[in-house]
Amino acid sequence: MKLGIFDSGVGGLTVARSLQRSGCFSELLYYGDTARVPYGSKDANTVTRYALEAVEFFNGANVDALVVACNTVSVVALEQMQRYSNKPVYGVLEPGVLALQQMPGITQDARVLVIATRSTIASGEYQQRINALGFHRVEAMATPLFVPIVEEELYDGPILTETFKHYFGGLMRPDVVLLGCTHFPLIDTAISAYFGGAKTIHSGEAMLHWMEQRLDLTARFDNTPIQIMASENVEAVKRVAARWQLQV
Ligand code: DGN
Repeated sequence: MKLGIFDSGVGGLTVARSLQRSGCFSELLYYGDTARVPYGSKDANTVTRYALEAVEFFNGANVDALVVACNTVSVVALEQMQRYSNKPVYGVLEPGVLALQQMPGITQDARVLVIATRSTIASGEYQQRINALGFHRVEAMATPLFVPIVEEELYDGPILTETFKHYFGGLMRPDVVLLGCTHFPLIDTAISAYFGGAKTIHSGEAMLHWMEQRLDLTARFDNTPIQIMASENVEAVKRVAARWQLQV
């Protein structure tokens, strides 16, 4: 299966990395809208317009399905994308929620913290879906500062620690942190350690798990080449991909 992956910028490379490492896909085509990132602070109409332009791009591409790595797009524009796409389109929201539901040792009494961009949190989508499963201790918080921190590769150290204190200082320790933004898997170890070993949910792993339960992913590939495209400065995206240990 050849898979397209769409994101607002570089963050979706975390999802691409999980899918590439799985060996389940013959090829990946990544498109990041680097010219217009970030999407997380834009309104729904703008994000939907950009997302439909990406659909147009992937409609002309030789891929069998499209993964929307960006949480903001998955929340705001998934249905519209599915309507206009000529192939199946999968968003990261449902996989993330399923991963929570199926997480070993986690019951509906677990404290769940969802962190994401402002627009993802403001939509209330994650919170509603998680509540609908019977979880009743759900906290949601916009943590947009983590995006530039990850892009600056500050995966540990004083800036990250201060930002943790800024956002998480008054919180009860969660059992699970749902990383509702593409960038956050790069700091998942630090987040888990800050909360004394809380479990984390990573969109890339969740997407793979979700696809394994719905699609025939029995074929195995020794290598999964990834073609990287971007609306601006594709070389910079390729450098990030190499630093984040994708095989480029
Ligand atoms: N890719 C975005 C997300 O997962 O919500 C984060 C980056 C952004 O556009 N702000």
